[in-house]
Amino acid sequence: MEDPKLIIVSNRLPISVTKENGKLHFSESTGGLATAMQSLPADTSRLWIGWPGIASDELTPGEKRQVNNYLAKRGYVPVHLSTEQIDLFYSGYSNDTLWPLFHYFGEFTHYRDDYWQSYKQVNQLFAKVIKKHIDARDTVWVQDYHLMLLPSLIRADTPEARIGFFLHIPFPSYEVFRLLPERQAILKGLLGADLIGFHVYDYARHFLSSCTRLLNLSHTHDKVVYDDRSVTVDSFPIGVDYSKFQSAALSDGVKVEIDRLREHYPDKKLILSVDRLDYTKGIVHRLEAFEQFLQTNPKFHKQVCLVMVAVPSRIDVETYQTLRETVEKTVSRINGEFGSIDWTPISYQFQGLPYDELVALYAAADVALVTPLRDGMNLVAKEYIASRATPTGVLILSEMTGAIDEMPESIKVNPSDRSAVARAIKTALTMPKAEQSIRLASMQRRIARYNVQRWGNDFISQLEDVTRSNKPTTKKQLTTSTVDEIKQAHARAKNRLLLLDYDGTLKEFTSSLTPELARPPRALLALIEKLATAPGTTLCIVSGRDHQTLQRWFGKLPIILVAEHGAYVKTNGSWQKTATSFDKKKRQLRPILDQFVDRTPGSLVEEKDFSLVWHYRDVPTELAYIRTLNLKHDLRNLIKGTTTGMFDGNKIVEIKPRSITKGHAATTLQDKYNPDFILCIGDDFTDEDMFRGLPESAYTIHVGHKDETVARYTISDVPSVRSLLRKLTDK
Ligand code: GDG
Repeated sequence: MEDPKLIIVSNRLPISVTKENGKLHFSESTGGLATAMQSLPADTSRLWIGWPGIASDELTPGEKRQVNNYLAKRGYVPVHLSTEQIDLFYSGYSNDTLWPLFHYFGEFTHYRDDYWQSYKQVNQLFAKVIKKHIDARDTVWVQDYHLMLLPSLIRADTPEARIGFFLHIPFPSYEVFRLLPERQAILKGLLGADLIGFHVYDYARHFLSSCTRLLNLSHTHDKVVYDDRSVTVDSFPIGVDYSKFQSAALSDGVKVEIDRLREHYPDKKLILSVDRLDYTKGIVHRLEAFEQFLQTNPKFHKQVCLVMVAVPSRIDVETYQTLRETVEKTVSRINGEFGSIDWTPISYQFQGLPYDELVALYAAADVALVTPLRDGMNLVAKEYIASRATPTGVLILSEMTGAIDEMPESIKVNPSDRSAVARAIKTALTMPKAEQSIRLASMQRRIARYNVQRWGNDFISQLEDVTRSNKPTTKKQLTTSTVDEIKQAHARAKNRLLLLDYDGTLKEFTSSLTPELARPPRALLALIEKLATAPGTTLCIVSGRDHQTLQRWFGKLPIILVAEHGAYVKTNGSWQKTATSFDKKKRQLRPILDQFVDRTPGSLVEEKDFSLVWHYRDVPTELAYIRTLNLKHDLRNLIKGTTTGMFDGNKIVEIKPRSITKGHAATTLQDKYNPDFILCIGDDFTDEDMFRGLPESAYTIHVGHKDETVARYTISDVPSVRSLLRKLTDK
């Protein structure tokens, strides 16, 4: 058997294939991710799957083979994309829908069905390629917003795989995310992972809140349960290869470059601005802030120069073409307005620089002006700090970047506030050297420690931890052999008692505002009847619902009905009240519950003869949490020392006499019928009372995978319960 391996999946491979004059060229990039991968423990073999950067329709079959072979030798597996897919999946859904929306640029976000279709298709294509290479014991780490459907697609093919996902851009607040037409599919796609990583906890929080609001999932601060699996969500702020930047800054090649820069800009303070040309980076706002600085600080004229590097990016997307024109016009306007024969305030270049020249700029610049309007992390800020070989240099950093949390010693600015940025430029240029050195040293210590190597290692080791601790949720899971055992015991028995809860057991939960939607479908009624009419069978539905509803739904069937957790029982065709009146207490408590309903849209009060129930299934989680706490606090004082109890259930709080429980109802039935086979199934805390009251020989089954249940077994969901019951009716 092969050793387990680590499979990295990203839209782009760290290698680019280009074709010039009919000849293929291969260039390897050593971006952050590639560095992080190199530093992972060497004992696991790796495979990297992604697009090699050239459209498949530009390659002849022979060239495609050549590309595949070249990549295979280096541990890379290509996913070949056509020109159309690059257009619709990459430039389209990824960069014309997700990128702007996730960065809060609603006005640049385009929703198109052909984009989405292509996004799905390409994610499926990636899944197909992965399937060819994956083994059940492998770890897969999927990168970024281009591949958000992939975790679930991999999970469907290889359920045992260990799957991690990292998002390199912000995850927006629910208010913004919910604008996306395909929002649910995207969340479900991500939830196929065991661990989902974000740069900062705010993004994780937004993701969790979207899961709650859009998929109705409950979560703790770092976990959400989906499809019976626990998915961990956490923050891992990506770092840079600190020592590489430090040593480059001291290298001879870079020193030559620094001297060249000094010669070119004699006696000038250099302010540096480096980004991909992207509207999220706030380049126009930055230029306007610099303009304002020049307007308000004439004594700095001819003393400073803003060196602006804008790296071409996504040039096929229209928004980027327009942005380029705006930036270039703004640069010309400012240079025209303030410049002179011997001074150009802004030195602008629309072109990427070789690594050494970039580090030389970082090392030579007196100030780095990093002011994105929104940025997942921002590595330029960290690289500037890592490249300072002298104890000087000031960083001005936007508070809209993920990096700000780790760099509080920078001059923090709101990038939209041009006056504040202009003032920050002046503060930076006049900051005493001693202060610069203190601020810089403190940031350097932090950036050096949590570098890109640590980031990669942390993510992978946490992925291992969470998958290890995820396993026990299936400890009691009903196996095929137990199902056979139950079937045989059921067939042998002469006197059977079946105790079945209804909501969440025989029928899925529906919105509490429209309880009629929970009415039993015809097929379910037929199944219950078939089970109940088998000779020697007593079937009982034990529910918390009121007796009128149970009568309406099941009144015609030859079964026993227990309503309101045992307050009412129907045997031999007539209903009996088993408890004394609860009316007085209800009259006292109902107005309090009504007040809470008025202030909490989505909630409702259900009044039964022997209980009051506050339902909050349709209330946003955060609000439900606060309201439930307050409600319980108010009620507690009123029921203290009485026979009334208050119980938490599945998105409900129930107030009822303590003596009425499903457990009591179940034991009464057991005493009465003295069965030789008991099957009891339920999903709720009230069903735990039944499980507890029954003898050890009873087959007690909890719906959902919860280890703390006192039931002997667990079963995944409602359809599985129905399938188990159907098996009992098979001859
Ligand atoms: C995304 C997220 C997140 C830039 N100009 C040149 C050049 N660069 C390199 C920098 C830096 C990288 O490009 C830019 O990284 P950023 O983090 O600043 O921004 P994005 O490209 O938008 O990256 C971002 C990142 O993913 C990682 O998770 O931080 O928030 O948007 O490494 O050095 N490199 C060279 N010449 C240049 O002219 N050689």
